[in-house]
Amino acid sequence: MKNALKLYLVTDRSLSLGRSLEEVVSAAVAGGVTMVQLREKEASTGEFIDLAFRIKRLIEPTGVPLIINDRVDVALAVDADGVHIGQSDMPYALARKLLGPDKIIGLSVENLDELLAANALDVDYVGISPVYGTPTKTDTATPFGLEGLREAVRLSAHPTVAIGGMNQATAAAVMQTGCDGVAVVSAICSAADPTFAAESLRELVDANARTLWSQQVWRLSSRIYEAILGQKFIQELSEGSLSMDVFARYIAQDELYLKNYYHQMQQLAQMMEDPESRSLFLAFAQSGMEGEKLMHELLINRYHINTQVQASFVTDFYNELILNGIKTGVNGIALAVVLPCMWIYNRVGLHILKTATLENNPYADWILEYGNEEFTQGVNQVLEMVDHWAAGTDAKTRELMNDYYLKAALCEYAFWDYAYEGESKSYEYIKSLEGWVNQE
Ligand code: TZP
Ligand code: MG
Repeated sequence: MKNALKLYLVTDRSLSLGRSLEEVVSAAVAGGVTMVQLREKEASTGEFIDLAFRIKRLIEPTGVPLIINDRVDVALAVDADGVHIGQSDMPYALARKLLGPDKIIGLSVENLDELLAANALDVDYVGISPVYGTPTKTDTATPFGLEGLREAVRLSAHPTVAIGGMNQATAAAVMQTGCDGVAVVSAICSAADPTFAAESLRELVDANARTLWSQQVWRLSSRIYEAILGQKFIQELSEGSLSMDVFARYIAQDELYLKNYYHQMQQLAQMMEDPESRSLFLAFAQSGMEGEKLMHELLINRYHINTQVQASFVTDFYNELILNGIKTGVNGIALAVVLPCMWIYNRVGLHILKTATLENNPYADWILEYGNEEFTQGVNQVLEMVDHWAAGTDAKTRELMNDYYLKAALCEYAFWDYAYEGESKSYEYIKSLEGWVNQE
């Protein structure tokens, strides 16, 4: 799928300078377009089917897939390779039912909530729409922008294609966010020479394509993340119904965990050669720690939580893991092992914030600590740092980074599991990642 998304032509007859669709499409395919979507907003059903048959005959020999915009009936009628649907078109599940498991179904997402919701569907790709505002389609949602796109790509469980304002000037930076391709209307349909336009865009796409480490590891760990969101601890905390005993058990362990974590973050900062990253990292770590400390103190005092407890098996195991990661002396590994404690907390915080009842929720201060904008930005900066680091290292180190990240992510799950279940359960499962990791 990913390869087909590289340079995705979306047609618009009104922008084709009076040329026939056949002419534009065959010129564009000759220039290196990897997929074609027939998008007809005005055509009658008969006309749409007729056009689709003609384009299908034209591109079938090249192996470039043909996708129909919106109209599942048209796709079925001409046996196209798939459909592309928007949020208000036929619901995904119905489209899949009608088209069967083998057809391509792409879905447009217009914000992060829709993107996260799409993660639960088995769509073949998502269109991030729009990245920039564009005269081609004016009824669009607020543009993602480059940073929004980067975040979306990172969190998507599916291959991603960027749409809206994709052209010679934007394609390089867009591809560097790690998305799988660009979907283009005017930069090809309205080009004086669509073959040349496609060729030069394709060159830019190929030269700037990259897979970010964070994106890869997020996909690998999505099963753990989903399991965390499903934990009773998280659900009850967000409703405010979590028992105080459970919360107290969590805070007491977290106090023990954080004592080590803060120390380890300082060590990690000292490992960084580049002064700019070091001060950025230190500033983020320090503000995070201070905020967390204050929030802990507030809750410990307010609810009279006893923190004089023994470290649990999970807490010890997790600390040991982080210690080992840092002891490798390899920046990328050290960053990877401390990352779940920031990234997963932030994602869980943002998730809870969307659904939580904050009013009269005894845990509101906890929720607000991790779901806030400042923390989110800091986490994103650390992610960029890790990605930059990972890009410059070898495959073997990246593998180790994956392994440390995934083990730490599983520890996050187990940490909340322990808080909820206490000593009555065995937590030996944290010793192996078996059954927890998605294969791509
Ligand atoms: N969906 C979101 S933006 C858009 C569509 C169909 C149009 C993109 O057109 P262009 O000319 O490539 O900016
Ligand atoms: Mg639509």
